[in-house]
Amino acid sequence: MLNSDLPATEIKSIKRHDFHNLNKLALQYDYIEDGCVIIENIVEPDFIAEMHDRLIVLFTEIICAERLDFNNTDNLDILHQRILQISSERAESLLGIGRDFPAFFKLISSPNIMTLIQALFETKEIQMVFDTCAMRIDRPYFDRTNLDWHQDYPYNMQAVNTATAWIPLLPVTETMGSLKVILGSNKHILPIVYRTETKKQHFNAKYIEIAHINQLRDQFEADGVVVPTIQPGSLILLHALTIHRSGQNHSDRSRWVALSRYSPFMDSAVYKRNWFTSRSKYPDIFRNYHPDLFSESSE
Ligand SMILES: O=C(O)CCC(=O)C(=O)O
Repeated sequence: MLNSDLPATEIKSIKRHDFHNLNKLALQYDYIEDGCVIIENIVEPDFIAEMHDRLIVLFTEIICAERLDFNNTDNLDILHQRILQISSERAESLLGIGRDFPAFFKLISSPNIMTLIQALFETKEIQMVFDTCAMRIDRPYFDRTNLDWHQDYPYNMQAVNTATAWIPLLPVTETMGSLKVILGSNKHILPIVYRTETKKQHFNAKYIEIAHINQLRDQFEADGVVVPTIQPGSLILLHALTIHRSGQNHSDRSRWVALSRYSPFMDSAVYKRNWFTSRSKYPDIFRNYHPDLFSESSE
């Protein structure tokens, strides 16, 4: 079959870079052109293990505090599931607190990741707005944490070329709700609808929607590529304007992924506004800088 006979989704694939043989110019080119790259052999195992162990110990302590049984061999999924049986509210609150561990800070600022980011942006002055980072736990068949098609930029309001690092603690296969991304979609800021009432629900991240998403969805689905299986040690770099969405987790395991954002401190737009960024303090500042692309809904 000729390439031109293939549907667009089969022709495009996400480029891979090996951290140990990094070609900086090729990385910069693919990042800007495609808006999504896979970096292999980058995350040192100790940093992942430490984050993983902290979660295991915390979950075990919660189970002990509730005077329930567990086995020393229980994995993260089993422990989290156990907490869910005690209290769904408690299990849900854990979706938001993993990033509060010092081990999370260490992982997202570990030496190889910082070397990569500094090479990508050609500077050592990197802004990481901690409030924009997350330790995601995406449970099987649980839609609440899934994000519809979006760009990260309006959520975070760091530089427009901010890189999200998507760092799995455990393997993420395609049935576990891999991301779907539109390669090369990182060229424009899309208009958004900001949902004021939804934002008031503490854990609900669905408060920003691409305007007219229902008219665009079919095209996005046709243009998107599903990120292939990613093993711990690799990460995905995603440009802040790349249109992407969460996948549905149809497996029997949760998806454990650390996310962090990196941008050059001296980005001219962010510098001009004295590093005024978004998330919990100023979640809707997109309206100040892109009033023509902002609308509000009372939902
Ligand atoms: O991991 C996911 O499903 C989506 C994560 C994401 O888009 C984000 O937090 O920016």
